[in-house]
Amino acid sequence: MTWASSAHGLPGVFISFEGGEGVGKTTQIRFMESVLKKAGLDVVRLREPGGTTVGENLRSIVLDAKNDMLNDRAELYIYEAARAQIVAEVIRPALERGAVVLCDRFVDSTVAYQGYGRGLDPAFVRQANEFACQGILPDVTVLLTVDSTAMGLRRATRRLGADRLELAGTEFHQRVNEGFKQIAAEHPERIHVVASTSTKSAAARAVWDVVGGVLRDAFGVEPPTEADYARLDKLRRRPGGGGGSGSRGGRQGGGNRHGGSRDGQRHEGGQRRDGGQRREGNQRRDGGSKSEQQGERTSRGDQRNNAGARGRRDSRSRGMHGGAQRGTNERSNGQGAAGSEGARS
Ligand code: T5A
Repeated sequence: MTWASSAHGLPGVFISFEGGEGVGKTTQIRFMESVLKKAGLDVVRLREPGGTTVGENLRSIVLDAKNDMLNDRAELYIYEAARAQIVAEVIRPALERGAVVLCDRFVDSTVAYQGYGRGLDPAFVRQANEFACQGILPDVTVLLTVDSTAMGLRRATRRLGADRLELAGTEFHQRVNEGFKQIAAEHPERIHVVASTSTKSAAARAVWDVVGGVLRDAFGVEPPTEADYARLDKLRRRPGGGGGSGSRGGRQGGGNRHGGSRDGQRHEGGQRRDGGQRREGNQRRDGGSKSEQQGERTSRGDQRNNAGARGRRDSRSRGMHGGAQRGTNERSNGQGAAGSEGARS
């Protein structure tokens, strides 16, 4: 298996968003999620590291600024451990039932950060990725870029201060961004570079240019409307990120976006191992911040709409995969979408 041939052979669509710090991945993923949910699709929005109880616990360790002694090799294994868990527990089941998986970072981040950034052997990092991914790779990857590393770091840290990775220094992040460019050049069939420098809606239009084709072919989804784009530009972050009051000490500046927050536990608190009812008991009541909402699985409960979308999809070929047909996309018991309602914020 090579990273270039990433078809996972499952009925769902897997889209990852990549890039350096503060490039706007979360903004774009949330927008896309809302558009796809409006179209009646089963959407699973995730972040890496995170998205499972184990993954969120690992995230709190790896991003905690207090853990500045963490060895680079240990860091690699933490990211891969979180990935192995989210692939087995969430991504594969979601793709099997025909969902759209939107993931904030995936394997390319590990090559860029641990390979290019930390200087670990990229070939080994890729092998570790393969081991963790168990054959699951994104169908499409959107690589968001900003004009400069400094701009991204400013955007990333202005609300909540810096986490352990963001504190790694400008040169580290320049190597990471250079790494992303090289990775994109190696995989032009999968990775598409989108500038995220002007307005959010301008970036969103460019993102749709990249992913719209596969989503239309798969599900018959229409592009976002002008009103959708206009709403995106009006969105404002809550002051302080809205991530709750408890400082976990993970981030300089006292925020709790990454470090050991209860949020991570809460995302997946009711999961079962069978994947079917995993979202029960996982309900958020405070409608909070980006970090709280990432890692949650969302889907639209309207089974009729979903069935319609699936029906459209089943009859279409997958242009981005060399014309390969996907199988039918029926859920065996409908549990996934019903259960996922509990996770909505
Ligand atoms: N990591 C991760 C590794 O080292 N190895 C790995 O294998 C993996 C998976 C994860 C950290 O872990 C590292 C990489 C990271 O350092 P994280 O919180 O997920 O930590 O970090 P980021 O992914 O960088 O999240 P950020 O919040 O920092 O950035 P986003 O999500 O890219 O940006 P977003 O959408 O939150 O936007 C940031 C700000 O910019 C504004 C937004 O409103 C927001 O204020 N913005 C724009 N402003 C103007 N124009 C636009 N087009 C804008 N888009 C967004």
